[in-house]
Amino acid sequence: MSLTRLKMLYKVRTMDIDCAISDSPANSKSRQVIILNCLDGKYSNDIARDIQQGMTASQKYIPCKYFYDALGSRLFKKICQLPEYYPTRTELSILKEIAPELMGAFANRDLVELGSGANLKIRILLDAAGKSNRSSMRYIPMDISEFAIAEALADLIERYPELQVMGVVADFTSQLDVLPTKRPLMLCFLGSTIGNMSKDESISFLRTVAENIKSDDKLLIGFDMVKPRGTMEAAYNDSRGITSEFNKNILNVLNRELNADFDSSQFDHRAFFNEDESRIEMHLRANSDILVKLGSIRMEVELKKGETIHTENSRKFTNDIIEGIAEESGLSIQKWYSDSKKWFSLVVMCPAPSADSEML
Ligand code: AVJ
Repeated sequence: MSLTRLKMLYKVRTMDIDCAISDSPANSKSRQVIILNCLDGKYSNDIARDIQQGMTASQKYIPCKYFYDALGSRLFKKICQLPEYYPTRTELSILKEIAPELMGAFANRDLVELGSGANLKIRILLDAAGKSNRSSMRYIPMDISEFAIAEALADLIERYPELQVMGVVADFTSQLDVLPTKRPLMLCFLGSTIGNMSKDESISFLRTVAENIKSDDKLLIGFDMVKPRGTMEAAYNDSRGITSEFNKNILNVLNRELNADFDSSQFDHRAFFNEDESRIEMHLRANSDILVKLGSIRMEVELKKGETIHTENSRKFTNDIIEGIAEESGLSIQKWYSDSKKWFSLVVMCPAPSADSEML
């Protein structure tokens, strides 16, 4: 379904943030869905700069956030259902167990999801909340893709007519300050998306989370754990080749967004566990010498046969790494949940009490 059609069917309106703030009292009475657009065209400037940087680095790279156009998002949903891709299934099973505890007393709170994925996970939480909590709470997905938000919300308001929702189109790595602050929040950062960030990036991101949430707010965050190499590598080298298609699709995104002329058949999918860095790396490896033109940024890129473009890191965590990250970010760990094989962890964090307040 197209975005326009979705919007017509479900009365989704997109507006910029100033307009929405002055409008909001009236909106809460109607069933109209509001999506705040906070991106401001800054995002499209970023792609030019990001690719310029990535293609001139000695190890070429493309930031993995550019995977998720409409096709990329659809391919990722397919990946989540692959037999080899254990993270989604494992996280879901933990979430089912703990949802009643997390959501039992969620009246008058806001449930924020950073990166709107398939609704499967959020539906587990909303089901566990029950109708009476749902009718006073609000669900707020935050994502750079307006389409992903519209699609997710259209489905949810149909399933839960009593639920209030508000979409926020924004880059959650830099725009957490646009979140509402009036009611207690639980931020969900699921799927081990944090694994895409470097150690420093994740700490500075979690620091801004700690700074932007109040003492009674919570962060629910998913971590994919270190496990036998074969299991991890199979998850990124599935037998149906969906992950390969997903990886190569990032080139189509550049072709479209930057008027480039990548031919994805000249690249091979590579994914392996880098033990020193404790991460799965995905690359696109040139299978011949290649010259690519990126029209919009007036750039030519040369790749030698065998050279790679690094497209993703997916870090795998240990308890010690997670504890270290929390401590360095000013967050304290409230609860820790895992599956029986310890393949995945869901951790509840809250702002660590500052030195001042401890002395009171
Ligand atoms: C969405 C970042 C969690 O790293 O496992 C899946 C993305 N890449 N297969 C991951 C992904 C290749 C996924 N995350």
